[in-house]
Amino acid sequence: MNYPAIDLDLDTLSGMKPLRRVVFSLGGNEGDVLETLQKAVDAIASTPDVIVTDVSSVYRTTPVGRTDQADFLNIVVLAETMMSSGILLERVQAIENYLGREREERWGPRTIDIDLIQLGDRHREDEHLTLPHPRAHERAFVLVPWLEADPAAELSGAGPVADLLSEVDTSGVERVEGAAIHLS
Ligand code: PH2
Ligand code: MG
Ligand code: MG
Repeated sequence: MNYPAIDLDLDTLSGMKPLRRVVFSLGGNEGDVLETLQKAVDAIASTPDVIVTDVSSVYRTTPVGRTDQADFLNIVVLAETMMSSGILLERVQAIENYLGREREERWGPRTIDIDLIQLGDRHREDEHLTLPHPRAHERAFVLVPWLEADPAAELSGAGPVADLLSEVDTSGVERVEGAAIHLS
């Protein structure tokens, strides 16, 4: 008999469900990306027990990892939730699937990618999920929109986002004038 993996952190075991801040990074470079980002934010915001508080501007960003692909549009979304990391991950993957995400090659082109950057001070590392996101500290396409949405942002275990940003090359990250994601 196979039992589904359960996310057993201390809070879950104690029955306590703290309200935590969750940071999402969204991006894509195939199709009508602005429209897909809007649908993704709508879906995140319509999740029971997820309250979206802030959405960054839209940024056009040069591709990281594999450079022979189109520029991305990236945003950061901030929310409050009492969900566990496992349930949140399931929800994120369901939204990606609903928006037509195919499981494509690593770092290749995609219609939508929704990454969990951090969930309060939750630390987790297994085959499903690593929190905080292991590469967030070096990715200008995450840090620039995050700092815009929350000037006091801190990456758990790594320090203030403003400090991290002074160590990375931000030249490939440019705010798109006249493009905005709306919170309904
Ligand atoms: N996502 C990746 C790989 N490279 N580059 C940019 N600019 N933006 C992304 O969102 C991105 C990327 C893997 O998820
Ligand atoms: Mg990603
Ligand atoms: Mg992803």
